[in-house]
Amino acid sequence: MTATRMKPRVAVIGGFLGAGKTTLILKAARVLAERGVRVAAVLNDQGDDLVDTELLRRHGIAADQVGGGCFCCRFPDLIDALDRVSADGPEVIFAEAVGSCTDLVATTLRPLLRDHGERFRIAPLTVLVHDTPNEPDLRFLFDHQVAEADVVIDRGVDVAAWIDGLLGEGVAVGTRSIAVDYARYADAEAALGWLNARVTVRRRPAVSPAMVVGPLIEELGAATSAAGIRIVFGGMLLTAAQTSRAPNLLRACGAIILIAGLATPWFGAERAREVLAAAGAADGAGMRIACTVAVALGSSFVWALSPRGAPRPR
Ligand SMILES: Nc1nc2c(ncn2[C@@H]2O[C@H](COP(=O)(O)OP(=O)(O)O)[C@@H](O)[C@H]2O)c(=O)[nH]1
Ligand SMILES: [Mg+2]
Repeated sequence: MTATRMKPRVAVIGGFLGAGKTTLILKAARVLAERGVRVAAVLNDQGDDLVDTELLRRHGIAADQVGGGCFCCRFPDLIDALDRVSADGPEVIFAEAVGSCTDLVATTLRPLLRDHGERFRIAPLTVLVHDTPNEPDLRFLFDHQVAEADVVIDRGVDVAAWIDGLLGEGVAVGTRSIAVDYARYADAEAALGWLNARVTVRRRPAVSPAMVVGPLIEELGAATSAAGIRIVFGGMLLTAAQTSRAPNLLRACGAIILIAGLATPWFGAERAREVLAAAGAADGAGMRIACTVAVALGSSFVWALSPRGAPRPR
């Protein structure tokens, strides 16, 4: 005997970007899970990278997506996505339309009812509203979305009651068609287009990732080890100062070296190399002075740290 699979109910949800559609689907999925009802979702965006799809998947919901355009202009992609999520045997599939989309009744609900009724049961079109926009383009979209909705809700809706309405047979589906001025609609959609942006950084001439990352890591390593050596050496001088022949000299040098070590991550080993290179240029005079200072300082440290002579017997 083969189990007869129920036709999944497809519930399209419209409403502005940020109205709370994805959050509502998550809440509804929790309510339906408590009733033992399997839920899937199809998300929609003008771009190709849908964070919402990933979010729903992380909550254990079978989710797929239609990218690169709204349901209305990518209807075949919507059908493909509905077919893919149907493989898991959901009883309810939420289809979240992109926030700038309207005319969903004519372009999505009616074709679903007319051509795909043997596979899907179509629920009333819900539009979720939150803030009412004032800007003319946004207001145009908002008003059209609300005008064609079978059910209009806000964030404060009783989710369980809303679901009962969707799954019952009491609400007519896709009857509120609207006349849309498509030139005006295109302008309004374009006004929301700035929200989809992806940034690619190109380097000319082209370099491999290793050529970019490698020197950064080397520089980091050099800075870290240079800092470590300075901090340790500075600390040793400060510790030894007390019992040395020249406590004040060692304290001063130790403090300077310690501070230089702590500052190394900001001023870096590269800066030290530049200073040495500059000193080494100019016919080597700078390098000779630097070496003389280093030898003088080194000799002072050796003298200051060497044991004092044994006390003379009285
Ligand atoms: N406080 C509160 N925040 C909500 C509610 N619904 C959505 N949000 C928040 O509004 C933002 C947009 O929600 P989202 O579901 O992604 O909106 P969508 O673009 O319509 O899918 C998110 O930061 C949500 O956390 C709600 O009922 N109450
Ligand atoms: Mg969303």
